[in-house]
Parts: sequence; structure tokens; C-alpha cells
Amino acid sequence: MSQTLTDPPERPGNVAVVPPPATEERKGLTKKEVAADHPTWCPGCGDFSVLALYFKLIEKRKMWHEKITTVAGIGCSSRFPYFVQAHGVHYIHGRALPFASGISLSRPDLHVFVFGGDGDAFSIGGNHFNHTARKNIKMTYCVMDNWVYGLTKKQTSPTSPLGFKSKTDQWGAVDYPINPMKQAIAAGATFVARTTSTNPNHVLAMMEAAMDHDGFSFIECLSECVEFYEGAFDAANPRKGGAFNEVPKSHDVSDELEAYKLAGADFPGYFGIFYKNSKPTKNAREAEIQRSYMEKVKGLKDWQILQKNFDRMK
Ligand SMILES: Cc1ncc(C[n+]2csc(CCOP(=O)(O)OP(=O)(O)O)c2C)c(N)n1
Ligand code: SF4
Ligand SMILES: [Mg+2]
Repeated sequence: MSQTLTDPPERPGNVAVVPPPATEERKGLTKKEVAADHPTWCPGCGDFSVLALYFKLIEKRKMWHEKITTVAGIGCSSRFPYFVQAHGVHYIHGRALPFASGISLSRPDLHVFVFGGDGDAFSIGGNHFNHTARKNIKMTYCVMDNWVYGLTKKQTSPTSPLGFKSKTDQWGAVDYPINPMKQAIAAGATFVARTTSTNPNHVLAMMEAAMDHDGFSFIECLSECVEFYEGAFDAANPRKGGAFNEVPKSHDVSDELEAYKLAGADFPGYFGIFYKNSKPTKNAREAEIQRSYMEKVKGLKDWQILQKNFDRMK
């Protein structure tokens, strides 16, 4: 028996949230206003720096509470949203990107930031990473890569180098690590950058550029786990005798093959924007489908549109 839908009752809470108008007088948030709990990371953890720079970004770009959305999976790095006094989600291990996709697609007025670790991104969340990148869903994904599972106390991660001794590889890692930059480019990410938490100005510059990109922007941010992989990134830190090599000025960021070659350089490799490409986002393509459909069903109530769809399926 087919059912006929009727008008739903008015729901008192069902009103659009109208954010305050963006006036010149409205000041940006200060770090104090946007910092929540004291981070529970170990003293010296690289993740502190990434959080401090996110606060700086919020302050500098005058993002207000109702516009800040921080999403994460599970891991030390994924505790990130707890420490930000704004909207955020600490979601399921490896599933931050699908959750963030829903927010991004339904709220075009926001820019969603996703933070997480190498295990969260490339192990359990590996498929989501590839699919979110290929769909070019607008958001910024910053992977705080420490080459180890930190929260669960030292297991081999997909980015651990060969020979790394951990609780899961007592004799040293035997599997070849993935290269996050190559993977992001190959998967179809339209903005791919690399930075390191020990260079704060550079991290901020990458976050800003990523936020301004209309599409899926990916940042690999080296962030040392001082507890389980001390000194992993010394070779990338001039203060520890290493080298911080920026992407050569002559590099053409729209050249995918050249970006891939840069990504293949031996560690410490390069830092900066490797690849950037402009193509329509899923957000824009879906919005266009919705716009043209709404044109066709103009004047109908929501339930009538739904009924029409059910009737078509008969
Ligand atoms: C479904 C599921 N599997 C496994 C775990 C256990 N677990 C929690 S965090 C984590 C890995 C964390 O490593 P990473 O993502 O690199 O973050 P880090 O702690 O290094 O910042 C694992 C395996 C879990 N919480 N949920
Ligand atoms: S275990 Fe490692 S990644 Fe986790 S908080 Fe401590 S230093 Fe940071
Ligand atoms: Mg990790």
C-alpha cells in the first residue's frame, strides 16, 4: 500500500542559524578565547606547535566561533579538537574524512579543518583518504606525521621507515613505507604541501594557503613524537644540524609529474607547496545539481518533492 505524505508539524527548533554580520568592528578571536583544555600531549611533542599555529591562523584570519570546525579521528594528534574552544568532532579512528565531508557538503559557509596522525590517515583511514582526495571535497587535511603510532605506545605506522624497531616489529620494520606526498598527488588531491612543526612560520603559511584553496587541500606536517620516535626529523631541522630545503622557486606547482619527482627526494626532501590545481569541487558540482533540480520543482513543498521521488521509483 502506498503512503501519502502530509505536511510535517512545525518544529520550534527548526530555524536557520543566522551568524552575526561580518562587520569591521567585530574583532577576531584571541588565542585565549579559542584555547580550551590544556593539551594532554607529552612535554616537547611536536603537536603543540601545530595547535599553536592553528590558533594563530584563527586569530590572523579573523575566524569566529561559529565558523571554526575542527574534525579528527583517533590518536594523540587526533585529540586536537578537544583543545580548540569551538565546534569540533573527535570521531572514529580513520573516519574523520567522511564525517568532515558531510559537514563540508552541507555547510558551504564553513571551511573544515581535519587534523590527525599517520596511522589514522594512511592505515585504517587509507581508503577514505584516497576517495576524499579524488572527489575534491573542500576542506583542509593536516596530517601530523610522526612515523609511529603514538597513542597506543609505539607500533609501526605506514610511514615508519624500514628497520624502525617498535612493539609490532621487534627486529625492525620490514614493510616499505608509503610516501604521503606521492599518495596525495596520485589520489587526486588538488593542493599538496609539506611542512614541519619546527618551522612555525612555514606551518602557518601552508595552513593559510591550504585554507584559501577551493578544493581538497592536504598538508603533511612532520611532528615529532618525543616519547616513541625521538629525533626522527632532526635531519629536517637546521637547529639539530639538518637541512630545511624549500621547494625550488622555479618549480611549477601545476606540473603533476614534477611534483611527484619532488616527493621522491630522499629524506629530508623538500618543504612547501608541491602541487596545486584548480578543478570543480564535489561541493560545487552537487550544488549545481541541486540548483537545477530545485528549479524544476519550484513551488512544491519538501514532502511533495519527496513524494514525487517515491512515485518515480514505483
Ligand atoms: C577501530 C580502532 N582500531 C584501533 C584503535 C587503536 N588505536 C588508537 S589510536 C591508533 C593509532 C594512532 O596513531 P596515529 O594515527 O599515527 O596517531 P598518533 O597517536 O601517532 O598521533 C590506534 C591503532 C582504535 N582506537 N580504533
Ligand atoms: S606519545 Fe608521542 S605523539 Fe603522543 S603526545 Fe607523547 S610525544 Fe606526542
Ligand atoms: Mg602517528
